[in-house]
Amino acid sequence: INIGGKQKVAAQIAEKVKDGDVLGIGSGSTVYLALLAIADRIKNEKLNIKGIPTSLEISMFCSKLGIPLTTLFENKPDWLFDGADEVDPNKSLIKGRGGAMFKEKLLISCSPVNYIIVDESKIVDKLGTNFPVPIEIFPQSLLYVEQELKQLGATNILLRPAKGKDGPIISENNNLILDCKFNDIDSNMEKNIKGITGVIESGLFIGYNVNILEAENK
Ligand code: DER
Repeated sequence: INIGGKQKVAAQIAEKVKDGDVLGIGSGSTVYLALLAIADRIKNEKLNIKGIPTSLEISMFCSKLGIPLTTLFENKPDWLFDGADEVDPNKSLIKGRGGAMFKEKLLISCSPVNYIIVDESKIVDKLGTNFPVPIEIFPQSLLYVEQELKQLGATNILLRPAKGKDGPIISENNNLILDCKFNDIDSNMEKNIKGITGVIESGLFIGYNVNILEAENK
């Protein structure tokens, strides 16, 4: 992992923070690095900011760092930063390795400015090159959704297994996650997947308002 490059892009995010900001905070290891840098600035400059987290682990990490939290009930994000698993030339994304794509997509949709922080390992010519598409589904819809995903061209569907317990991952929304391989992901794929009854959200982000910040590999 190119930590050096990730640290640089994390520092770039921390530099963007202004006193009074409400930040949408994505999930994943690159975001962790940005939060460490932001926590330093809060301490040194007595910045007054609030974060809206997209996962339990991010909430816990922010609390540990002394970054105050808020919710979408009380605040709208001024801007957001998040990672990604893949970025294609049209700035479409695959996200969801961390299983938080429902709240990540909600926050990105609510935020006027979104920075996606990646290193060069995430840049692909074609979505689906290195990562499956994560899809969060209502548990009892499993067999129906699998059948519909195959109609959409899914060639391999894996029910994401839990680690440290038997059975599948249970998301924070009490749902299951399918990791789906598609050979061809066209611009309608996100909508088509979302249109299947039982699908809560997918990790496909096609045509969202995102700015890609790529760490150089130095
Ligand atoms: O799960 C997610 O969507 C994360 O943002 C992930 O895609 C990036 O995680 P990383 O920064 O640990 O690679």
